[in-house]
Amino acid sequence: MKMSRTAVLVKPDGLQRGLIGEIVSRFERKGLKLIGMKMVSLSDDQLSDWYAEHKDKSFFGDLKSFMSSMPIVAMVWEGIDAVPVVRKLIGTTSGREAEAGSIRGDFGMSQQLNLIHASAKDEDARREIRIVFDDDELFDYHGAMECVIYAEYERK
Ligand code: FUP
Repeated sequence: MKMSRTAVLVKPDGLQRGLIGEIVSRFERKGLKLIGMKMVSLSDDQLSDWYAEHKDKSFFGDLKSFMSSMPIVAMVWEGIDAVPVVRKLIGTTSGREAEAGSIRGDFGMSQQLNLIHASAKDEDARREIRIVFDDDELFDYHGAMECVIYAEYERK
């Protein structure tokens, strides 16, 4: 089975709420592998690319100014089916509706201040990773625990 990558942003509210460690810990204990991580301020151009699918929505301007109001923490996580696995861990968009046990469901009450972003599809992940990370900021290393996280046939 193929390893895939997903892009995660801990948004300004997640940073302010002190949730970086909690979020990283949830992904680590799930068995995902961290292959890139940095703190950045996203520019208006980067955010316009990132949220291109929402450019005609009423909340587009608001969303961009919220996302550029403070630094964010960007990460790339790897695993089999990393995109859908991480979407499940973060929960549905609004914190009020998100499933208990998910990150948004456990920590959030808002639709816009929903703490975290994760890629919705593999093609989004590839595009989003390119917006924030250079190739030499992503690390390809042996995950020592992979033999106890995946069965042998899954790792082939
Ligand atoms: P998600 O994929 O769950 O992050 O959510 P969407 O792609 O639907 O929306 C992207 C971001 O736009 C959300 F994280 C929050 C923001 N948003 C609003 O601010 N208002 C809305 O009405 C809907 C989404």
